[in-house]
Amino acid sequence: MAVTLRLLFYNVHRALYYANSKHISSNSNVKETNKDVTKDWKVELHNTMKILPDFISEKEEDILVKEVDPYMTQLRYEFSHWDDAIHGYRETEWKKSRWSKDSSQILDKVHKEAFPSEVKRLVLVHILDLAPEGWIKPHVDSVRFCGGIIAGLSLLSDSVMRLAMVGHEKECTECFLLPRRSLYIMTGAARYNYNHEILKSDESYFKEQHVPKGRRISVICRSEPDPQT
Ligand SMILES: O=C(O)CCC(=O)C(=O)O
Repeated sequence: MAVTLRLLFYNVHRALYYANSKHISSNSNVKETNKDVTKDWKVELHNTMKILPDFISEKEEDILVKEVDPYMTQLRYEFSHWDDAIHGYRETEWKKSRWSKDSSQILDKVHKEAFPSEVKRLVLVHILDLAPEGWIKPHVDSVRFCGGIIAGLSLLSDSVMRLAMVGHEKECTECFLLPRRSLYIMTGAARYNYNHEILKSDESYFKEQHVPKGRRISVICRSEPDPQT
């Protein structure tokens, strides 16, 4: 029962998350016609979307997976998200106190790397388990629920994340390889001005190489929303 209620709450939360994402996409001032918006877009994108390969070791990956797997495998993968934004997923959010000492140390490493000390992090860490056949459609995380830093560890599988500038999706788009055990840190332009998506396995290409995506667990830390939003 507790689990059911919690999931209900979480789904409402996610619904809002994506609803507001759409709101950003259609109303954000990034959609302005100013030509300067696309000037040097690639440099700016690469400056604000950082990928750190092998950020954690195989042993650390194993610690995290062994910790979250018993909980995640109790949940069913969802295939019909209300907003069609995400397919084949199960997810939860854990407070720091819920993690073991070993996992907490790994999360501390992420925090230290991605969040300057003055930036407040959301207390809950998001765990997203994407089925081998799952994928995430383009969206911008809602500014109502997330601040300027999104840091995600990729576990169990490589994948490809595509970023496309809102309003300039065709001309300003770039694929990023997210290798297993890497950390991505999305800030600034990448976080606010670009949709991000995780490609489905058969469309998952990086530099013309197919990157088959298996089951992928991401552990995502976010900063608190800006109080002015
Ligand atoms: O799995 C990831 O790394 C990205 C997740 C995501 O896009 C989201 O939860 O909004």
